[in-house]
Amino acid sequence: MDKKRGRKAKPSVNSLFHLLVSFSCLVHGEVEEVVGYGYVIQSVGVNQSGKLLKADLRLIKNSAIFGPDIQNLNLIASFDAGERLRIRITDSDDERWEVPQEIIPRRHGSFPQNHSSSLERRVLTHPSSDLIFTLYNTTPFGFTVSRRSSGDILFDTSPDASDSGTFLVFKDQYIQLSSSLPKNRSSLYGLGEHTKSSFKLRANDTLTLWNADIGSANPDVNLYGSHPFYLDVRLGSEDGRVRTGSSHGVLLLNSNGMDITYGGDRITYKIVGGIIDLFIFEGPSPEMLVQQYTGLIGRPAPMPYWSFGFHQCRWGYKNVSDIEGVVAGYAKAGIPLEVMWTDIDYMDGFKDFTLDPINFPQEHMKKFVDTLHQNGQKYVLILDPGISVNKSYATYIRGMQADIFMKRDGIPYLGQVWPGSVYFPDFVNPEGRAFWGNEIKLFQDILPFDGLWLDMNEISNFITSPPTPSSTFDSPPYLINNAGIRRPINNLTVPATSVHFGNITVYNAHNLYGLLEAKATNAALIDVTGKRPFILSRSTFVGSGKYTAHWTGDNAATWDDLAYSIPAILSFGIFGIPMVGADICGFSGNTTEELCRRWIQLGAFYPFARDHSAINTRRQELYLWESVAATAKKVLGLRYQLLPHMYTLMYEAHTNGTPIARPLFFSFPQDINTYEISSQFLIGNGILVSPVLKPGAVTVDAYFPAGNWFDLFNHNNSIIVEKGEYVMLDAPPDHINVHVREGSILVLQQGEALTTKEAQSMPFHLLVVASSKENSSGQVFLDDGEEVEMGGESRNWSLVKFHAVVVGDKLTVRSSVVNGEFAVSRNWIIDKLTFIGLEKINGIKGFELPTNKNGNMDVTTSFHSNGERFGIAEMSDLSMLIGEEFQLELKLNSKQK
Ligand code: MIG
Repeated sequence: MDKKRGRKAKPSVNSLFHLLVSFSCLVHGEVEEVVGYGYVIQSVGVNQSGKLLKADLRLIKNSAIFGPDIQNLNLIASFDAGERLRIRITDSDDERWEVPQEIIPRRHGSFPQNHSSSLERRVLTHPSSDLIFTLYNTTPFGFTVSRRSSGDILFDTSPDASDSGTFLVFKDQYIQLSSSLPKNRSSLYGLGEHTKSSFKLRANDTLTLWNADIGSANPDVNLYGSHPFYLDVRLGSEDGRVRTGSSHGVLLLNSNGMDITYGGDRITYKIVGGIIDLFIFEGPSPEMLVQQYTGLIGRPAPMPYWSFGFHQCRWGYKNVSDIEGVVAGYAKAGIPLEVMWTDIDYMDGFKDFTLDPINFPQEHMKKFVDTLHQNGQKYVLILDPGISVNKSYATYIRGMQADIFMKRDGIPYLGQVWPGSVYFPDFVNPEGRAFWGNEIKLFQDILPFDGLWLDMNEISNFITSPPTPSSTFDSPPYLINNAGIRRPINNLTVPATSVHFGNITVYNAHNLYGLLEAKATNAALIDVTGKRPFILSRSTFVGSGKYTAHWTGDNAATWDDLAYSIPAILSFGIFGIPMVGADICGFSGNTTEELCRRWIQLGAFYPFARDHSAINTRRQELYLWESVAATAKKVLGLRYQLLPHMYTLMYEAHTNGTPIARPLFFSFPQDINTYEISSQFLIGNGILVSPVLKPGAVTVDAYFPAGNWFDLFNHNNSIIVEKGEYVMLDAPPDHINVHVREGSILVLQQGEALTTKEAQSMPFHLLVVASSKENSSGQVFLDDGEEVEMGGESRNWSLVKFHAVVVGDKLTVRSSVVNGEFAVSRNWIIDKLTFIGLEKINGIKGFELPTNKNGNMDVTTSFHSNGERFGIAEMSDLSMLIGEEFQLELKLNSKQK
C-alpha cells in the first residue's frame, strides 16, 4: 500500500452487518444514510487453484441519468497468464455483448468455491506474477492492482471525495470506471487513434474511441481506429521502492464507443455498452510489456521483405501511361521504387474488382504489372468495402445471391460511397468471407496484384441515415464526443441498428469492421497466392496487427503533420501494429519542395514508407525536384542498406511484439528525459533518428541518452554523452541525423540497389559498433521474404546472432547460427566488416581469420582514426558464409596513455 497517498477517502463501513443495515435503509427509501453510488459486495469466493476470485456485487442506489442501473454485477479477477491480470465485471443476470472470442481469445476460469463476505479485504496473487489484486469490502466496494515487489499501486478504484462512489457506474448503455493515478509519477502513452502533438498523453484531455472517417490532419479527435490500451511508465517513488522506468499496461477490452477522460491524477472510461474487461500487464520493462500485450491480442503479422522498400501512390493518377511514367521517372532518377500503387482511379465507376476500360484497360494493366514484376517491383491496389448496387455488376449479383450484405430492418443497408449506392459485405458471416475471398481470387486471375489496400472501412458512408424511431442504439442516452462535437454516432457511417450475421448489432461491432475485413482479406490472400500477404488497412482495432499494416490516413502537407507523424507511428507500435507509416510529403494540400525533402528524410525511416497525395493537389513524386531527388537517393540508400536490420526487427516484432520504430524510453527507461520526446525515435534498440521538423531549420536540437553515438552516414562523426543531454546538430538541407549507439551490431546490405530484390543479391556488411563499456551484439533473420510463416516449421530460414567483445587490445567477433543450412544453401556471404567506436586505438596489429573455412581469404584491411578518440577498422573481401558460425580476432594497437 502506498502509505503517502493514504486511503482516507474510502468510507470505513466494512462489516457485513453494516452493509445489511445500509441495504435495509435503501429498501425503506432512507437514501440519505448511504454515502453515494456504486456497488457493495454480497459475497466473495476464491477457486481451488487460488488464481481466480469471484465477487457478487449489488447496487447501492440508482443514479438519475443515462438509464436504469444494473442491479447485480459479477466481478471475476483472474490470472490469465502469470504476467497478466484480468478483471471482468458484467451483469450477473443477463448476458451482454463483449468482443468475440474469435477476435481476442481469452480464457474463462472455473467457478470459485468458498463464498463468504465477512472479510474486509480479499487478495489474489499468482506465484509467477508481480501483480496483486485486492478487493475492498467497503461501501462502495473498490479494488486495487498493485505490485508485490514495490507496493506501487497501478490501478486504484478507491473513490475519492469528489465522485462519491461513481468510480463504477454500470447501466445498459453507460458504463463508467475510474482509476486514480499518481499524478507526478505516471506518464501515459497510447489510447488511440488520435493525432497528437505529443506522444506522451497530456492531462485534461478527452480521448474518444469510435472509428470514423475523419482526416488525421484533425488533431485530438477520434480517427479511424480504436485501441483502448495505455502504457504507464512510472517514476521512482520517494521511498525508493519503485524503480524509475517501471512500466505496466492497461487494456480495457471493449468495442463500444467510449470517451476516456485523462486528468493526470485520474483516468475515467465512459463507455456506451459491452462489459468491463480489464487486463493489466505487468511489464516491468516497456519491451516486456508489449510482449505481454501482444501475447494476448496476437503478435504482429509478418510482412513480406519487399514491403520494406519504398512505395509510391497518388489519388488522381489519370491512366496507365501516367503510372508507367512515374515508374520510369524513378528509374531515370535512380531513386529506389519498390511498389507502385493505384487508388480508386483504376476502377470502372469506382466498383471494386473492376478496371476502367478507357484509362486502365485490362490488357495494358496486365502488361504494366508484368513489367513491374520483371523488374523486381510490385503492385498494390485499393479496395473499398462498399459494393455498388448495380444489377449488371457481377460482384454485386454474387453478393446478393450469397445474401452476405449487412442488413437493417431485414434488408441490406443502403449506403452511399464512391460508386453511388452500395451495400457492405458482412465479414462476420462465413459466407461473406467466402464471397470476398472469391472476388479477390477472380480479380487476381485478371491482374496479379501483390497486396491490397483497405480504405474506408470505419465504415465510411457519405450519407447519414435517419435513426430508427425510439431505438436506443441509434440514439443512445450518452453521446460520446464523436468528431469533437458530440456528433451522433450514426453520422456518416452504417447506422447502429444495422446488423451482422447472428444478429450482432453495429452498435456493438462498429469498431470491429476494419479488423474483420483485414482478417478476411489476409486469409483470402494466403489462400489465393500461397504467399505472405501484404495488407494496408485504414481502420484498426485491438489485434489488427495480426493481419495488417496501417498508415495514418489523411494528413496534410504541413510541417505540423510532419511532426505529428512520430507520435502516431510510435503509438501504433505499442498497439501491436509495427508496420506503420504516414503519407510522405503529405496527403491533402500542396506540398513544397522543402517540406517534401524533409519528409522523405524522415519517411525513409518509417517502418512503412509510402509517398501518397490527394487528387487535385500538386504532384509530389520524389524525382520532381532536384533537391528532393538527391536527398531521397541518400536516405533511401541508407534504408536499403538497413533492410536486413529492419526485416530482422519485423521478425522480432512477429515473435515478441516489440515495435520496429520505438520510443526512446524503450531502450532507456531509466532516463526520464526520454519520456517527453515526440520528435525523435529509435529503430530497434540502437538507431536514433533525429529529423528536422521545422521550415528553414538547418540544425536540430536532438536528445542523446548516455553513450557513444555514431553518425550512420559518416562514421567519423560521433556524439559522446556521459549523461543524457540535448545536442545541437547540423542538419543541412540534404541531411537527416541518424546515429547508432555503441554496443550495436548491424547487418547491412552492401552497395546501392533500386529494389529490395537487387539489394538481397548483394553481400552482407557487418557494422560492429564497439564499446569499452559493454559487449556488442546484434542479429539477422534471413528467409525468402515471402513464405507465409516467418520463422516457422519449414525451417527455410536462418537466424544469425553476432557478439563482439573488446578485451585489452583484442577484439573478438563471433556468430552463432540457428538453421544455418538455409543461408548456406543461398550462398549468402559476409564480405565486409567495419568496426567503429574503437576507443583509444591507433591501428591494427594483425588479425586472425576463422580457421575452419576459406583458408585462402585475401583480406584487405584499413584503419583510420577519428581525431583523438575513435578508430575505424575495415576488413573486406572476406567471403564468409553467413550461415556458418565463425570467430574472428582483431589485434589492436592501443594508444599510449
Ligand atoms: O474519400 O481513395 O485515406 O488515402 O487516397 C477519400 C481516395 C477516400 C481516403 C484515403 C486516401 C485515399 C482516398 N480515400
